[in-house]
Amino acid sequence: MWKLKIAEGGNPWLRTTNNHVGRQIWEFDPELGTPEQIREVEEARENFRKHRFEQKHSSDLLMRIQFAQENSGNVVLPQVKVEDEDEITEETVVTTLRRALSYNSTLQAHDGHWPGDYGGPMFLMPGLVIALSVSGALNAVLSKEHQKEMRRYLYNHQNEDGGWGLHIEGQSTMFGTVLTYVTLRLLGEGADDGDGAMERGRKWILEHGSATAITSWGKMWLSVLGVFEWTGNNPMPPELWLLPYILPIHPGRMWCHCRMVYLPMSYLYGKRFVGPITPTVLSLRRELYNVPYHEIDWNQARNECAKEDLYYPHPLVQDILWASLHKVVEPILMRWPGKRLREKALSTAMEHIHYEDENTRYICIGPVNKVLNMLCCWVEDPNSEAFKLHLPRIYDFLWIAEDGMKMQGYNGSQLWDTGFMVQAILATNFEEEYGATLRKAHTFIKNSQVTEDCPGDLSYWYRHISKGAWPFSTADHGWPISDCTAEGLKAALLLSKLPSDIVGEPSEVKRLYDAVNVILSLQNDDGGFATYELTRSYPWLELLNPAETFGDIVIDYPYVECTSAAIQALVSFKRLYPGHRREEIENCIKQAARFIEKIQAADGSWYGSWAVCFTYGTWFGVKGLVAAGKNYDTCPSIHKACDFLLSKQLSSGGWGESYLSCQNKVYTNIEGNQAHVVNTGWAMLTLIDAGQAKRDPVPLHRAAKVLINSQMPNGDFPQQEIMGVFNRNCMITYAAYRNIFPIWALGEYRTRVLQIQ
Ligand code: LAN
Repeated sequence: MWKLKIAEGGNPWLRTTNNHVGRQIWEFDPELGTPEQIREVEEARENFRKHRFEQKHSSDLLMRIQFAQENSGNVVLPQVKVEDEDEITEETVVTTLRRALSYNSTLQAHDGHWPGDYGGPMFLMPGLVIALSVSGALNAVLSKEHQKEMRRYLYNHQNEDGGWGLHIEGQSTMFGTVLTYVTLRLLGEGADDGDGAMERGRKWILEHGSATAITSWGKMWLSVLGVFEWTGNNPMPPELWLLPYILPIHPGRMWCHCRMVYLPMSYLYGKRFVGPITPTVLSLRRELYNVPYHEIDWNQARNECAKEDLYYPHPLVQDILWASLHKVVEPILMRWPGKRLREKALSTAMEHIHYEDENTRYICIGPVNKVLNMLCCWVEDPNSEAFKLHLPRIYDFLWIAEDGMKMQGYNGSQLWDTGFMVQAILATNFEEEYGATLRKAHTFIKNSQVTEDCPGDLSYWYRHISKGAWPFSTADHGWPISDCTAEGLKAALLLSKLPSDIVGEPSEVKRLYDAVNVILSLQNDDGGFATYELTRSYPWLELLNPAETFGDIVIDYPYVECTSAAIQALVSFKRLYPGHRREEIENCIKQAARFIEKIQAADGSWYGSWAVCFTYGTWFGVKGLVAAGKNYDTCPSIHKACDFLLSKQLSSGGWGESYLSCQNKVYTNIEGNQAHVVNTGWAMLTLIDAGQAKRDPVPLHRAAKVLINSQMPNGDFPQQEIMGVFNRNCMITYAAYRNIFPIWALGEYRTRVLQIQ
């Protein structure tokens, strides 16, 4: 049976700054598991498979089965429901919360965080499998059991039309379908395996324009594998890194994710690296196209893209730019003396790759550059230490649930979830009852703060400061993020106010000061906050975004979420430490609040970029303004936001927002006007914060009813539609949200709605 292991190293090639706190790894042990548990797992798998077209999101059941056994002493109070005409009593809410909180504590790991699935995107595993295949490490790294579970996952997420999407809930795309098909082939499936599934996948590909119509990132992966020609790719010259920083297009000014993904891509492109041509590769060259491989018009293929994949179509400037680079510049750089420059650029790229690897303990900023960097290290030297150091960190990205094994969008969402969870638990006022849970969470938060800047001259490496920041996942990952620092700081401050015999010793004050320093350093001139760094270039650079499936990736834009979180953290800090950098903090808050008001939409909403979508953005918008001292009566923004949310309340009393809201930037209900516990939680929290209780509590009562009645017999909340998002178009799982936000909202409902009546 599979077992989730927490905070363990156990491999001489692993490096860590904090004894692996937060690390979550699945291992297979054939000896493990009672017959009952094994049967339970099989049932969960079968159940998922049967309902896979209606319920595309798995419910993280393998982890739950393991934790249920480890916490078999946990007593569940009897379930409560509220009938339509009934009033909600305090007792009903209290029972719901107790049931939720005790179940939720069984999901906490011994290091204090809440592990969970961070899957969703379907384009990540192919990168891993291709990189491992071409470097010959596939079978050494991925055991038979790993590969079996990966195939299960890929088959489980095939759409009814035979294709695969960009993410688990998305319609079929060429990117998703070709890469998944290729991955299944590399994982040992034959072209006719899977009871017709492979054939249907191939049919989808050939009927929608064949693999020449895959997006640019897909073209790059296929070229590495040897089933697409590099001449069919638009240029990704590593020489960009040699340009002067003053130019707005310098990679050092890009959003760090964009910069870090194109860095290794440009290395592989610059080298025109192709893996070994195996029989499977030769066969794929026949399977993926409508014409013989050597007859494909690669020049035309450069700009082809299936309509199903096209979220951000190339503007004309790109076509002109890529064509001139492709036809004029590349031929020069590929030959002496231009080749000298290419070699210099490649070695600069490699230097930056090693720096990133070293300073993330080989985790890397994300799953795409993780596997690309790993491959670059192998291409540079197949026997290198760097490649060996990469291998054990692969498992940090793999997660298994009843739908199979997936590659996650990050090495987890540990700190982020724990920060929210602490705030949710504290909102219930049950801190004494759940003191042990809070104490562990507190330890985790203290252990996960980044204590050092990256080494060397930060500007040479295009890095911002990190000392004092909180990451999204673990300290070993280490990249600082504005809102993660803010949420970490908020949680640390709240816990520091509680008796230390319940929640443990507070953070050292100087570490809180360091966090404040990071936050202040990340404010842009317009008052807004971007994600990891300051906004370093201009929005028009988006014209050069070559990734057809993603929007807004070229620079780090300011966001309502990040800006609001910064305000909230600074306001809480100022209350406890009014003397420290007072003027700067006050100014920062004022300007940030102004920024939030400025970016509000005319209908009163805010567009959230990192979860679905207007309910999320509006929660942050209002929370930021309220923290900055504004209220419903004096601030028209808050007033409008409430009207907006109330206009979206469903007849059931809940809210349910579809991922289509993000893509189309128009509020869209979930199919069938279903309520979603997470959206309902956000809307309630927003309205409560904006003083809805004293104006008209009825919408809040109706919403609370939805949450109470959604709770499952064991105290858990159901996993409904996928809620996270990035780059406008790709969805990502936040497995802990289904518990965090109902608990938080019902907690505030109890103390700020029921108790004031
Ligand atoms: C994340 C995860 C965390 C998220 C929040 C902190 C929640 C947000 O408020 C700010 C942005 C951030 C840090 C974020 C940015 C984009 C990420 C890194 C991700 C959604 C996780 C995965 C995604 C990354 C870009 C996926 C890799 C794909 C590429 C297109 C490079």
